[in-house]
Amino acid sequence: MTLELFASHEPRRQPLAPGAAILRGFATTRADALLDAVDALVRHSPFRHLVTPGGHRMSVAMTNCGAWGWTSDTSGYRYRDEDPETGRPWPAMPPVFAALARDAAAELGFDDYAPDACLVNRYVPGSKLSMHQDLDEADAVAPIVSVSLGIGATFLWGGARRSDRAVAFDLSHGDVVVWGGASRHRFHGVRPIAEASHARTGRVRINLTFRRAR
Ligand code: MD3
Ligand code: FE
Repeated sequence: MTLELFASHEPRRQPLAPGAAILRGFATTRADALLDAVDALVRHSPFRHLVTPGGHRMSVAMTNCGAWGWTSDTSGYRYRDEDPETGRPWPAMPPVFAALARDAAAELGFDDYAPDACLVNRYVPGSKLSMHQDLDEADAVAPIVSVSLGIGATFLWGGARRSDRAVAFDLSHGDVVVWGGASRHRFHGVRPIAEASHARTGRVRINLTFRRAR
C-alpha cells in the first residue's frame, strides 16, 4: 500500500523560518477567480513598466489594487493612494483577493490579516527581479503574502545582508508564501523567468503580493 503523506487536494506546508512558510497549492482552487479579478482590475489600472530611482525600466510590469499602491520613479519608491497613470484611486481589493490573503496568513497564526495594498507583478520569459529588500511598508509586523499564478519562477531568498548567500526554490501556479517575523526584511529576488506556457495565462507569470503598507 502506498503511504500517502499528503492527499493531493491538501496543500503541503514547507516551513522556511519562524513565521514564514510555503503553502504549496493553497490558491489552486481559487486561481481562476483570482486571474479573472486581475483581468478586471487591469482594465482600470493597466500594467506598466516602472522606472527605478536609478533610471532603469523594470522588466516586470506592475499594477496595484487596494487603498495603497507601490510605485517607483526617478524620485524614489513610495506608496500612493492614487494611480499616477490614471489620476484615480487604485481599484478596490477584490473580495477573492482579500479572502485568500486572510486565509493564508491565518495558516501561520496571523489572525485577521487585512492587507491595504496588493502589488500585482506580471512576468514574461526573461523578466527578473533583482535582489532587494521590501522596506517601504510602515507595518513591519504584519506578514507579506505572495501568490504565484501561471508559469513558474525560481525565487531567491537571501539574508539580512546583500552579500549573504541566497537559497533558491521554485514557485508554481497556486503556491502561496507567507513571510512573517524576521524574514520580512531579508533580501530576495526572482531569477530570469524560463520560457514556458501555462494553460490559463500563456507565457505569463502573475504574482500577487499583499502587504500592510500604512
Ligand atoms: C521575502 N515580488 O514585489 S513575492 C516584490 O515573485 C517581490 O513577484 C516577488 O519581491 C515576486 O517586492 C516575490 C514574495 C516576497 C515578498 C516580500 C518579501 C518575498 C519576500 C519580503 C521578505 C522576504
Ligand atoms: Fe520584494
